[in-house]
Amino acid sequence: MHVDRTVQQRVAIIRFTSPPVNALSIANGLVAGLAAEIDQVNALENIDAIVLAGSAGTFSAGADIKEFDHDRSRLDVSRALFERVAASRYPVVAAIDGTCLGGGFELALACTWRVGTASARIGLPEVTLGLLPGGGGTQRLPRLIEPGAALDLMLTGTILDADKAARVGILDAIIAGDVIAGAIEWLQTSGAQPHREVSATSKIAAAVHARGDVRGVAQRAILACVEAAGTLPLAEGLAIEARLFDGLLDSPESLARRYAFAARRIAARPPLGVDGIAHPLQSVLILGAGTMGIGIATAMINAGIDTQLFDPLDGALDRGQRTIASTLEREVTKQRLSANERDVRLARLGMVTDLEAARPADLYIEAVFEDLSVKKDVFETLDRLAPEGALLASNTSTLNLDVIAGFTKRPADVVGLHFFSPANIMPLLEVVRGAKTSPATVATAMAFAKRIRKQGVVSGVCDGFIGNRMFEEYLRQSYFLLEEGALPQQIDQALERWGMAMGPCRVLDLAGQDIGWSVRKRRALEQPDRPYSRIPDMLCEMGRFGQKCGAGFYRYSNGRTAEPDPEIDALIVAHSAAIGVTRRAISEEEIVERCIYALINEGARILDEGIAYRPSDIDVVYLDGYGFPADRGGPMYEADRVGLPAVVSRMRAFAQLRQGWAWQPAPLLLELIEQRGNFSALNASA
Ligand code: T1G
Repeated sequence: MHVDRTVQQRVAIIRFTSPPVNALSIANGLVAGLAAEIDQVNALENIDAIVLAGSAGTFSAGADIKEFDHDRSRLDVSRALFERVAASRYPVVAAIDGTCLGGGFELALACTWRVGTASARIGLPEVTLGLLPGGGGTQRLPRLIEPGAALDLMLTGTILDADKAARVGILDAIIAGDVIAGAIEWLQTSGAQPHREVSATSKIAAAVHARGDVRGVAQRAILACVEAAGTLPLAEGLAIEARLFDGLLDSPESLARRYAFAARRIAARPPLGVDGIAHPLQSVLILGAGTMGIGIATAMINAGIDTQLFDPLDGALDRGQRTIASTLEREVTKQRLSANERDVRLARLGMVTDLEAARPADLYIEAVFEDLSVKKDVFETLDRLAPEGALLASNTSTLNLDVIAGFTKRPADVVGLHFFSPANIMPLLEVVRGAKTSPATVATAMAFAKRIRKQGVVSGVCDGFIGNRMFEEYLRQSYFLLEEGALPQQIDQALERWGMAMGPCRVLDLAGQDIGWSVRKRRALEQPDRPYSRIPDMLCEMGRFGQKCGAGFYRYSNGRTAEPDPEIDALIVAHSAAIGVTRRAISEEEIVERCIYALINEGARILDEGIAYRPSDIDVVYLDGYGFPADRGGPMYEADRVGLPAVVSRMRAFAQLRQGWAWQPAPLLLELIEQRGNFSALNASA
């Protein structure tokens, strides 16, 4: 941590640094150091203004999240700094490079003005942590810019680029070149006057009223703070904000979200003991212009990667090109992408019909049909064509990566990159480590995941890896519940009310019932003893493959809206009778417990087999790939919250409900109960 000061042309320049993101740490003395520096400069004469700047291309990522679990009162130290800046004898300009988030932005809001370079990224993401801007943001931002825009930023955690930040009035200027030199020049030439409160308090109150009610504990607290900003003097509003912020620190929602923040960063590192050295990947060649190949190609050009897309079938590449172009065009229409950036991204994409003539790449991603014979042809060809040291990746979601690696003479370079559809949107990327995948290949793949802004999680090889293997048990329970008395809409509603983004019946209608069908057929041959419900197969035998054909569990008369279908309800009731199951009323609580505990139980097996390295890795998979509620931290985090003994006890009770269906608690669950341990303790030891 370092705070230094220089003076140029009667301007005191205060620079602070606290790697890696200039978090406003109290523990390392940065906040106190900054406060002392402000006091010292205010005691100087012959000064006209102060420039406050971060370092290493970052202003500040905000308060140090890792410190929230210690002494709560210490955040008052940050608030005291912000008020010192606001009360400074000399005007203060925040000179912003890179990220300026949370408390970092609140430090800038306490300044008289804010200028930034084109790299500035500004926002108040506290709500994503189940918190609220607790350093004056709820009081100062609605007084600086349109209150409605201020509320949008605080309620969504949206981060603005420099251009947008200037447009809404957060940045007083965009600086070309060095941000400090530019700030000094701006001070001397702009003639800027201190901001008056843009929004009279009545406008703030009106913006809050217009917002109506919002979902979420933190969101409601933010509304209450902004309402105070519209009705009370600043000091009183700040006091209310501090009180409501402190009340959120121990909320279950914030604890879960802060857990997930740390879990994602831990998951993104190569596992302990896998100490390979990553090497940069500059170019990618994707094989297969199907839905996944097109999504992956879009993700690559969006991340600035030189990309080739290969498909031998006539029309496939044209369709791919059109789909990618229209996806980017939609971003331009929504003003989330400039036309120029769209063209830059499309220029990164090359279409290849002849693999032999393709430019060599650093990474090859196979996204062809899920059939082992097809994969065999592809990997034997790649083994012959790809330059030495290139990574050979399969996007397979169900096939055995070790068998695929065996089609090459370089299994150490073979890795699974399991993208989730739509691959250009979904953040999760399962990096599948085969038995012979080298540590360097794993490390390179994980570094690449971060580069393309994906959340990488390492998985070992098993049927379905981490996510889909657990999801299979979740679906199995939902189908049994249909046989025992529930209907599709009841199951989906129960789980969606609990927080899942989408219930299981709607998810499979959306993904395509035929995908699950082909997997079940394969598994029925491989694991004949695993009990399955016939219901989803019956849908497929009727050609009801889901939303894409207008009917699955639900009917989709307008192509999108899931409408309960009495024909399916009748089929389910008849099927129960046919298999001799007496239907019964099933509570929402049982639906949720049966499905969520199925995830937990299979997750415990996956941990026990070493497929996942940490319980928190499993949680990240479910938060970022399966719509698990962020306020609940993930299935393994939820298991600790409920208590492992309670989970097992309910599982045993459910096993009594259905003869011939043994739902055995995973051995690891029983071991942890015996040792009075939990998954959190396993995280600490991983
Ligand atoms: N506090 C502590 N550590 C942080 C941090 C933070 N705010 N932000 C990042 N890190 C660590 C992170 O754990 C990792 O370390 C390393 O930095 C690189 O992070 C009072 C109460 C800034 C966009 O929510 O969004 O201010 O785990 O891998 O992809 O009202 O980090 O590897 O050892 O994510 O380049 C509000 C959170 C805080 C911003 C950089 N601020 N951070 O992304 O790197 S609450 C935030 C981010 C607050 C005030 C309130 C991202 C990033 P390690 P990274 P990246």
